Amino acid sequence: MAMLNFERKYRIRGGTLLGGDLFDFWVGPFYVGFFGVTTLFFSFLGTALILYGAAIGPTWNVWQINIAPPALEYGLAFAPLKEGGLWQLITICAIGAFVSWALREVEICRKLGMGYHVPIAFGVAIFAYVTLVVIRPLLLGAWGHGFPYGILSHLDWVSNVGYQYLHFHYNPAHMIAVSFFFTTTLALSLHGALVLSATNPKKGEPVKTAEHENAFFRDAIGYSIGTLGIHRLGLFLALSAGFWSAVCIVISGPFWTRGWPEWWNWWLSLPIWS
Ligand code: UQ2
Repeated sequence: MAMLNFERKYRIRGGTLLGGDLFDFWVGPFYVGFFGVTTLFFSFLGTALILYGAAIGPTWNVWQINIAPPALEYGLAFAPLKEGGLWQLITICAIGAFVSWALREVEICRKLGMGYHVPIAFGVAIFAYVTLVVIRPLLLGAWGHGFPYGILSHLDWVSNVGYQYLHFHYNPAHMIAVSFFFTTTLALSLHGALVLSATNPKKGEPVKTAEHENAFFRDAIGYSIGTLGIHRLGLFLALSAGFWSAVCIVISGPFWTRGWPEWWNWWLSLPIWS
């Protein structure tokens, strides 16, 4: 694997959280580190368990393969491998791999003297997943409330849990999450289009700069958030989408058990109407 000329400059020792110098090396372009080793360990073990689960299941149709959590009767106990225990081990491997990957990102940030924005952003995605398969099942008292691992089966789970609350779009935290997802696509489409319009001109035309980018939005809407600002906004919008997604599912069950449309009765119960 060829090394780009700038890579050598940044291949510096140190910044490790664990393992000292022992795993402080690269394989080809990839930094390894202690957490690179644990990422590989959990990924391979988790994948092997998924393949084993598929092998003892009724189908190899990729759409239909399903590895389900234990029945609700098992509560928060360990279940036998073939009755949800596999799902439990796979969940441990998934969290182990995701957290290892985040910590490997932290070590790389420390090496390069950069901010921790990337691992923090990934951490919010991990938090959303952990909310689904750990925090909410714990609050409800059974691992069986986690979602099943399978392409169609996890879609069925989302649909069923949604209908359990009659109409999930009336969940106020879900409304906020959806609004953040949409606003994220708006911001990224504006940003991607603006940068390409300035820096990818037709043949013979000069490349434009941030001044043109600012001028475009000041002409159009009287305001430009700036080249750094748009990235701050984008990170905020995207992390908020993930955060409110976690909130909207964790309050469903542990903190509100009826239909979500009914939640809005607080509006009709306001004393100002009487
Ligand atoms: C901008 C700017 C960029 C951008 C974009 C804007 C020069 C390259 C897209 C415009 C963004 C604004 C006005 C914020 C829109 C608000 C929401 C909530 C979508 O000004 O600086 O840098 O990419």
